[in-house]
Amino acid sequence: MSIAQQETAAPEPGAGPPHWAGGVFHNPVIPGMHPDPSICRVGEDYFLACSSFEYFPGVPIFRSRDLVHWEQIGNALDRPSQLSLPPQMPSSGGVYAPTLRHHDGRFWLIVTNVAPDAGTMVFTATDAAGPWSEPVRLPDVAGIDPDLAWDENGDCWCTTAGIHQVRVDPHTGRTLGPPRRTWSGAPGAQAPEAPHLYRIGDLWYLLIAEGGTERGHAVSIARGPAPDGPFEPCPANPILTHRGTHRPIQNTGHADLVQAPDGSWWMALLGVRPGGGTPGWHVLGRETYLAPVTWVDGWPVIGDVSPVMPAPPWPPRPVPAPPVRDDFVDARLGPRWVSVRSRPAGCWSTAARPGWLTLHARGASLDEPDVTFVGRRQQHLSCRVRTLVDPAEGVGGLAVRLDERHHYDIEVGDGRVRVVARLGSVHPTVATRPVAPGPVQLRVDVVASPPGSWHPCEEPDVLRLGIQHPDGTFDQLAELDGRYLSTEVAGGFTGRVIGVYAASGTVHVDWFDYEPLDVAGTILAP
Ligand code: 6LW
Repeated sequence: MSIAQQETAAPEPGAGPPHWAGGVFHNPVIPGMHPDPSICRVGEDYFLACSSFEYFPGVPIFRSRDLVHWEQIGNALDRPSQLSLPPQMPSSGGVYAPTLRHHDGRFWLIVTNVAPDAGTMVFTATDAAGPWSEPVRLPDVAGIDPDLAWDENGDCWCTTAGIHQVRVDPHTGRTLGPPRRTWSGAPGAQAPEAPHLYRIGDLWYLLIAEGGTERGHAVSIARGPAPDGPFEPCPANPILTHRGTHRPIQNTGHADLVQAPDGSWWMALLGVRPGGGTPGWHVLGRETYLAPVTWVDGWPVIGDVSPVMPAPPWPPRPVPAPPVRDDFVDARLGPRWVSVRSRPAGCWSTAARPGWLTLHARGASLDEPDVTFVGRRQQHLSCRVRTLVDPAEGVGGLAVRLDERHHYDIEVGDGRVRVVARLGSVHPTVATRPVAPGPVQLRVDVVASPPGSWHPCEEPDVLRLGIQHPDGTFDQLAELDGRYLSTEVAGGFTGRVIGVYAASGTVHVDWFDYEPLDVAGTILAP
């Protein structure tokens, strides 16, 4: 039976009703592809970093004052000197699993770039919004999911997936001694990873994920007298998992702990929202969720991870709602805009035609790793995207992208508009029709299957692609099944990104609107 439909569906976060009202808040707290959350607190402010894979800029950074409302304040890796994602690096390579900490008056970010000639790197900043430093490379730290923790002597411990530990000098990147294997979760469990090491009271706690980032995902913990153990596993392990349940939030794991100023503890973790029939398809990637933590006998007990959660015991501190429209009037693109692998200066401009985003093709289409593409994460199960594209000097359009091999496009140029689908090795042109010269409004409506209408093969959502005429009528050219743009079909670690691209020549984009929809297809307030 469909796992998505067993509990009451919550209103979508950031869509319509306040995120936090009537004593409840809504999970996920950061919807869309924001996996592997790492969280820390400085005074009254919380900061959170996520993985970003093949997208540039990398490692989105968020700030919150209530743990529920998060504002993206930047991307830590926003310069080519910090982040190189070459074309030969496959999608779902790139930037994995950061750890974000505040120590000695600075923010510290350690991350792995799973790309040729890259590896584990440390960055620092005095302001989490940036600028972040150039990388300090740790060539002798192998493996993903690095964590940094400092002990009372000032020694810095780096713990990685596996689970392995080594002392490091984070200023130089040198390792101090050989790495050694430490407590690695349940014997035989798949993929012990995502370690985070904490000093809590007199003990050291080692939190890990195990079971793989798919439906078997889980969180376990052990404790010991010193940063390198010996570790005693929690008798209640795994302390969190939704494996084998009908819960609407699945794949729960890869977590990090934080303590609030009032002494309460909280967990940030990743989860997914599979939709449709069986086996369930999640289309937004892995998202960031929040759960309360209590302590019993010196072990953390994780509260329910549900779409609707009891609000924390402090007043909400909302953040400004992101605007529906980007008019491209600013010289810089806002932090939510990402490109595939790189965004070379010569490929885009908001100055060439003021008030427009101008994209120059690099001779590559969306099937190639180095396409000229500027997009944003799809963050709501149902949404509408509209954009005004002038293809006068080229061919380009609006695309919903999972990776090079899985995307749906509405492309305009040469006097025609086409809907093109890329489904693995199948690449049909689904619809085509002539259009008059000049700007064309391209539109895609993503409509999630309503909860409760269950069929084993039901799709998670449909995508309606077409053009919107100046009188407001929608000319739908195609309706496509959304499962083919899901992680369960495409594989990998990412989710959908929706954006504009240039396939050849130069394409101008006047504006780009992103609006959450409710299940009936009605636009919700942002
Ligand atoms: C990450 C690993 C994981 O490195 O997925 O869910 C990998 N956990 O810890 C990629 O995000």
